[in-house]
Amino acid sequence: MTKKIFSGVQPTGNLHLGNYIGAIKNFVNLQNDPNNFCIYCVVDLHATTVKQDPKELKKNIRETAAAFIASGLDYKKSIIFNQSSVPAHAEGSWILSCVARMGWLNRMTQFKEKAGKDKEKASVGLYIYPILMAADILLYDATHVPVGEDQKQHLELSRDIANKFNLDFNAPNFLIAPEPLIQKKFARIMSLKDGNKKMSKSDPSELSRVNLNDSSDEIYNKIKKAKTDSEPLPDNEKNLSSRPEAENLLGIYSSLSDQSLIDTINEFSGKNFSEFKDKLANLVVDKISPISLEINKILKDENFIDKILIEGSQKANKIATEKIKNLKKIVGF
Ligand code: AQP
Repeated sequence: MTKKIFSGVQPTGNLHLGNYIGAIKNFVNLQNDPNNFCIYCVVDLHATTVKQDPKELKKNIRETAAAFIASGLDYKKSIIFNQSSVPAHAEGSWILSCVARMGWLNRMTQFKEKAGKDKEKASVGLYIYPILMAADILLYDATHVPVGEDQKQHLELSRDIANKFNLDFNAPNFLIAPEPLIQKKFARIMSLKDGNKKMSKSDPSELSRVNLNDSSDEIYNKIKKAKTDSEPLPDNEKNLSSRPEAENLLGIYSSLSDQSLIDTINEFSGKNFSEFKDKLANLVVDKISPISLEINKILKDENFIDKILIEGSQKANKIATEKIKNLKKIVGF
């Protein structure tokens, strides 16, 4: 059976190693399976849930698309487009916001984390963001959504919204409840400065993350300065959960070298962090530098990126417009 895959990435700044390991690497593997039909979206409407500089946003949309392509997404195999160019996303989001319940949204932990202490000042968009995400997915009848672990709760909300819509409007199976595709291992890459905090584009410290467009020197420097603890590298997995920084660095090494955590532990047990960091920095440079070079090459040709996004939007519009037409009919419009 063909799987319909949908996922998105916000154009909120440089993509980082967490986005790559937690999402994009997986997008590429899914695309390369002939049983899958994949749609990958630069979710620019989501980006505006926090204040954006319009010029920066435009630049970031192109950069995110360039990072997709440089990482191995192929616009001939997958639909690659930006969300704001398909009006059905915003329209669908309104209809679904009348289906979703306040109580459901109040449970979303990402809103609590992102809004912080001053919830009153957060945008309404940030609060209803998961409903827009549901519209993104449900408009394409996506069966599977590859995301990092941080998005699992939003995916569950999409399922709840789909099921409630079908029930409320007596439209069995009209909206398809999507399955999350979350990698079992290394689904959450942590900050290089704090093993308890997610690696994130919005972290004010550049040293907290490796960006996909960092130079080799920047990568070496960031890995060298990554926080560790005073213990030697472990010889088993047992106590790793109480050593978040060591666990994170060993996880990054394992993911990028496509080996299990225990194999990495065995490779480095008894060695000191500086030797391990050298190897890790080399590996990250090996994997990320070709992507970085390619991003910079692609970015020199804005017309090429714009053309890919326009073509992708045309294809996405065709699917989403048909779905929204039927959705509106069901609602009674
Ligand atoms: N640290 C991470 N580890 C694993 N996966 C991650 N993802 C993000 N950070 C990590 C996954 O990347 C995809 C795209 O995420 P996004 O950019 O749309 O939104 P985000 O999760 O909010 O990412 P950031 O970096 O934290 O952005 P800001 O700082 O702008 O909010 C998603 O599948 C996500 O799970």
